[in-house]
Amino acid sequence: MNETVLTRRAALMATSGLLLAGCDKLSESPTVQTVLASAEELNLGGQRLVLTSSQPLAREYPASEISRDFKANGTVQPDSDEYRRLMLTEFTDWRLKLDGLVRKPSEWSLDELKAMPSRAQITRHDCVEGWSAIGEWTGVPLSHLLQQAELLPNARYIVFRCADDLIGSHDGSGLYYESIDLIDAHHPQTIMAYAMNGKPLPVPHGAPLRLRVERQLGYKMAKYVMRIQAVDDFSKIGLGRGGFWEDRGYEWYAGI
Ligand SMILES: Nc1nc2c(c(=O)[nH]1)N[C@H]1C(S)=C(S)[C@@H](COP(=O)(O)O)O[C@H]1N2
Ligand SMILES: [Mo]
Repeated sequence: MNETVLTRRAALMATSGLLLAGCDKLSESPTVQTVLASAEELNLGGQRLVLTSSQPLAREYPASEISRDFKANGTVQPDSDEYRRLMLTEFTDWRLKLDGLVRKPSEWSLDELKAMPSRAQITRHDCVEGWSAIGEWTGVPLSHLLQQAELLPNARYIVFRCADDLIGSHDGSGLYYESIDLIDAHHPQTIMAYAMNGKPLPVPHGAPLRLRVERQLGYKMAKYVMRIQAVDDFSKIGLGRGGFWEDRGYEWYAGI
């Protein structure tokens, strides 16, 4: 756990008037609805989510530092007929769903996502297994999608549902998923990436779309994202801890 990051988050929450009483373990109770103002202000369906310019960016690197060999980890190709079908048709009939606590549940094709405002960033990916690699990611800022769908005031977390089942369960209980809070969801480097190193996102790295949330560890970066859900609580999703690996003991806030 990175203490600096948690201290900064605690400060953000305290200055925004959020009571931290009874919440001594921040990583387990990351409830954040409002962030202190300074730069940009969004009105998300009555909820004033004010974004701060003091949110630090993860370090970005020059193109010369891009790793020649970026390991693919975890699932390298989801093992389902549905995914194979999407792959064979080059994801032309794949749709990203965004639903849950939003005013306008939405669906977008890959081409529609590519036509939206985009951001490219060269960052270092750190896996808990002890390896790192630098890659360039291009995608649509998650904040843009959330703005389109209009978050409802009670939304607190953004959940990513993936196509791959890591334990080969037949009931979907092993499907990879992740969740982040609204601070990370609106961070400028939080993007839904459809390209890596200038090429369409390869299947081993999460085609057609993966999350990049650059201030956290590799396992937060959900690959093969099929659906994004805005929720007020994730205790009834999976085993209740906010992600596939979190359900198996990893920290929910995986700050680097
Ligand atoms: N859907 C899905 N997302 C995932 C994983 C996975 O197995 N399935 N592995 C995670 C882990 S532990 C890491 S380090 C990164 C690996 O991303 P890469 O394959 O692009 O290196 O993806 C993360 N996201
Ligand atoms: Mo990882």
